[in-house]
Amino acid sequence: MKVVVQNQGTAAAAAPFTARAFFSSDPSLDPGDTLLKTWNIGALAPAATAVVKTRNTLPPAAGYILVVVDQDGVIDETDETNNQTGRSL
Ligand SMILES: [Ca+2]
Ligand SMILES: [Ca+2]
Repeated sequence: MKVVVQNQGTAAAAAPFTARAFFSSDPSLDPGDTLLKTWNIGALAPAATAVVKTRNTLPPAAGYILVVVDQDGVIDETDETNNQTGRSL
């Protein structure tokens, strides 16, 4: 799994913040979804990207990988609505 996090804002994101990947049976993130991986990401300048990777054994089921950035809300952002994405397996 490879995740690319881009700072789409005009201000630097102060470090550190997290990106988390979950396995979910549906496309929405819920408390029961399985945390697969947490990455800690350093400061990110405007337009800069961070690429993080992991090798995971995926659950033997159909579902979704959901990735959420700054789930703990440590970064003040101009857009808090673009921090989650997902892909079906
Ligand atoms: Ca879910
Ligand atoms: Ca954001």
